[in-house]
Amino acid sequence: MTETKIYFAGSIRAGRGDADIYSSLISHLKSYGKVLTEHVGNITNEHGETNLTDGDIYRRDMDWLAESDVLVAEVSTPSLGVGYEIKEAERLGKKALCLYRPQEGKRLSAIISGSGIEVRNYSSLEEATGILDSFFSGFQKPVEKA
Ligand code: 6IA
Repeated sequence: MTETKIYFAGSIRAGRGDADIYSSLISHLKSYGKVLTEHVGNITNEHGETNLTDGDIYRRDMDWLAESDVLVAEVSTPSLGVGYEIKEAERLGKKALCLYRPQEGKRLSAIISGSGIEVRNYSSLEEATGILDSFFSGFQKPVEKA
């Protein structure tokens, strides 16, 4: 079986307050396949993002999304880019899961929670990784990494 390709989406320009959560989720997702968007957890890594124009970033991300099997989006920090990616994944018929951490005084956009896309609330990293485990167990087993 070919390795599952996972597109992880999380806020970049809309705010990096949840960046540590993104990195932890990405580490966990690696046990289920290849994460095409590791830079979302760490935008200062070797990907050299700053050399890319916004058009380059858009085209590369849309190509990765088209190539991916699954979209996992962390939607606690509202992001236009993440919302766009969720809609594109839906249009392409990808498997999709949104993870949301409820916070006092905030509510998830009705356009996401009302869309029919699977949205799961979590309050701890442990809970979020458990949600990922049950989501992926619906269609695959963890991949043993060398
Ligand atoms: O609107 P946002 O910037 O929050 O959108 C975030 C989403 O769009 C992420 O899920 C990414 O997949 C995608 N995205 C947005 N900007 C970039 C980007 N910028 N690089 C890669 N993917 C992006 C370059 C980073 C720069 C700050 C060095």
